[in-house]
Amino acid sequence: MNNLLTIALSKGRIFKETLPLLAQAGIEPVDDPETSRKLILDTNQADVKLVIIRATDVPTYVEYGAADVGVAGKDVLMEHGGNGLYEPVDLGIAKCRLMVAGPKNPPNDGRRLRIATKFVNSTRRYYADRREQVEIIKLYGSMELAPLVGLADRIVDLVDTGNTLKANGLVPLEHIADISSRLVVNKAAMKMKHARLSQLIAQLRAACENH
Ligand code: PRT
Ligand code: MG
Repeated sequence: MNNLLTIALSKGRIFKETLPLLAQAGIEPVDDPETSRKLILDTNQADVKLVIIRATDVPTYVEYGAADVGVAGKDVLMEHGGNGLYEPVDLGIAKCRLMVAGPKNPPNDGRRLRIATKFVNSTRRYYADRREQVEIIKLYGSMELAPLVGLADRIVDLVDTGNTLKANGLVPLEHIADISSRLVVNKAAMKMKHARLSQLIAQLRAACENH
């Protein structure tokens, strides 16, 4: 049986905020992904590897078993959907809110609102629950620009400090969901590597309680 444990992480804030939690579980990477070009990082434990991928790819790697576990934002998990993953620990890191935002004084001409977002599924669900008919425009980044150039009336995006909205003359209008990062686990791995994964889950739970 393969006893290797593969952990999927994205660079940037998730990596930075997961590192101290992994350290408390006794796992420390040998290379720094911000400076190394390696996509598979060794750790101080011979049987634990980290794979460094795009944040939105983490659920896919874990669902297909290319990684046994991963760390992903709830925003990413909500978009990914499906029930191919266990989500045993709310790590309480990389916190933010998924919000509707727009110009302070939007013209109200009764037209169907256009919403620009990369969170198409979450946005569709949010407005469907409210029985509001909107037109959703899929973007891959810089959502804040869309209302400024007349592409959309509003955006749905992640907000932390609110500085990005403010810098672009936008204000938060509606709160959709509180977001934090979650540990996700492949379902087959949870059975096949049960002892190792139960230990990791318990260690990470303990680590975020001390956080
Ligand atoms: O950057 P890349 O395209 O590679 O992928 P990504 O944007 O998905 O990755 P990354 O590392 O930027 O975000 C990873 C996860 O961090 C997200 O999935 C969220 O769960 C979480 N997170 C927490 C955030 C933020 N806070 C956040 N503030 N992700 C993005 N932002 C962005 C937001 O989109 C907006 O552009 O920061 C800006 C707003 O920040 P404030 O502080 O100005 O409000
Ligand atoms: Mg980003």
